[in-house]
Amino acid sequence: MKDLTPPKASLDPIEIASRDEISALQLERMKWSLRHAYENVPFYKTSFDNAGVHPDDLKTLSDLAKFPFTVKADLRDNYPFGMFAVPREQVARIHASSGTTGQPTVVGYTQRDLENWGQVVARSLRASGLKPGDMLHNAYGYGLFTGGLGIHLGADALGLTTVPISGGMTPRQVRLIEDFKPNGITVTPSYALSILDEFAAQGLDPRACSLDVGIFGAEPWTNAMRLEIEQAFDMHAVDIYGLSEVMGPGVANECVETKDGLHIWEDHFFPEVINPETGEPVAEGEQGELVFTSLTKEAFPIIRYRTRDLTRLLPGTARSMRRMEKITGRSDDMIILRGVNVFPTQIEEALMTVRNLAPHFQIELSRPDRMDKMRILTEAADPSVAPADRAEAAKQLAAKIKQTVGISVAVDVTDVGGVARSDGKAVRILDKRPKH
Ligand code: DLL
Repeated sequence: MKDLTPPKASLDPIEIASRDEISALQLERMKWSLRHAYENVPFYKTSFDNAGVHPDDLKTLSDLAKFPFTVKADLRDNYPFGMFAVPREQVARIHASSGTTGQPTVVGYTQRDLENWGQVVARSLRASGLKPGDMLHNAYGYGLFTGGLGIHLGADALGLTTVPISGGMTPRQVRLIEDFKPNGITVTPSYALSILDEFAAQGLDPRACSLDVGIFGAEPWTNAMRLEIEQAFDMHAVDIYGLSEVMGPGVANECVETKDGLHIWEDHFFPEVINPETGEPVAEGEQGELVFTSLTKEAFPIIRYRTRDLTRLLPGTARSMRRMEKITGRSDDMIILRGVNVFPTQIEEALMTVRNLAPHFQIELSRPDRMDKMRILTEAADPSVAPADRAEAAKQLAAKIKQTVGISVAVDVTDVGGVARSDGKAVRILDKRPKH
């Protein structure tokens, strides 16, 4: 793999500024953001007033803990534009979450917000090893989802040649990678695996393709998956994180030279980690729920937003800004099986250790005889895997999960293509338990 470390001179000065400089900038911006939210969004005025706090109470960064949290239900209650802090005419762009689990969440951006978004995504793409003039195959979905258009803004700001292919039509994805020879690809890790399968289906060697780096996010993925993808494509694989409510992709990104967690672009997004049960900040470096406060957003300021994503904060390495560890999962995706907490990422990790299995999987939950049961659906790595080897692989996976997670599961190894694919975020959990 090529050394893609960006030259120091190409970084934004704030990326490598001293902690004192970063904190001073954060405090100044946080004061502005709290006041902007309080004065322009009735929801924040009420919520601050009810909690007995005022923007003037913020004297230091740690005073932020006095302010109330914002949760997804607050955004839904103010559907569609109630959380906007500027007149609708000044909103240049709207995005929305898919809304499969209820009312969609709507977010807005002013022209300046779009510029800032482009800057943080450009920073993310540069940290991933791309440089002006490189070509980017952008396979995140275009539309209301922030992935496609968010990456596109950053690619423009960095000066890349963008191929806005979006998700889907997998044979064409491979064809254009072969013909256009992009340096980088932006895509969900699960869809990257479908593209990988398509290389094999077309009899092409993915290691011989032009890609130097893949920038994967929008869903949890493990370091075991990183190794699998890096080997399969002979390219770097780095992690990009973000969420619509806070901006979209580009809230945090791994640096290609260290791949040791994601640097949070703290000059725009202030992170905290809290105990999800008590809401109290955890001790430094401890795991908990990630909470974000926007520092510069005009159209849609967001104060202490509970992401439900579980991680820990770590000091900076390749940059001065703090890192978040790779996300373990969302608290919504945590399965409690007979008293044991399980995340899909733990199943992914176990799966990666077993030979003859493809990296595709789904977790099916059912409740026969009032007992919760978990079944892992996965696939044979290729059609030549003999039935006896499939059965052996299933046994090994069940044993590995028993050993590492501590639960007994059934494993089904289907034919190649037997596990449902998605061209965006993978659906990992099929919950067939009766709703009561
Ligand atoms: O998924 C934004 C995005 C697009 C990020 C493309 C990266 C690349 P939402 O659809 O609002 O926005 O979903 C946000 O996805 O709260 C996490 O649970 C999850 N997520 C996003 N990035 C990662 C990641 C986009 N790198 C939700 N690792 C977040 C784990 C991630 N989970």
